[in-house]
Amino acid sequence: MKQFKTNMMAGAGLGLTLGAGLLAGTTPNAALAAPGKAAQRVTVVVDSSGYKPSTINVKAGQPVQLTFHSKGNSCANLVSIPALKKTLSLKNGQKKTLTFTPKKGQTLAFACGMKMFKGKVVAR
Ligand SMILES: [Cu+2]
Repeated sequence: MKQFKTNMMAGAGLGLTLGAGLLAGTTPNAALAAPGKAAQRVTVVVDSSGYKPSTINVKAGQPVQLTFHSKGNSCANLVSIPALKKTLSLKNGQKKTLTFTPKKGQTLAFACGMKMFKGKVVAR
């Protein structure tokens, strides 16, 4: 009887360990593969007239890959995004990408160093 009890407990312990292992193993993959969670890719052209488009609408809670593509030499090549604590410094012809996940209702403003050219990412 004592022997039987010990086996039962060992069995329960094994089951728990297996279950926890499965959960730990599948959670990261599920997050990556979940439908509707694909990155939203947006390219903003940066030139001497500013940022095009200057307003970017995205879905909240889904990753955004925001690429700034410089097509000229102007002060717009310095892109400051305070909400992300990032400042990009582009050269003519260069692309730089930021990846972030916006929250619902969040607006992420960006501007050149002197704040004469402006743009924003609006998450809904
Ligand atoms: Cu400027």
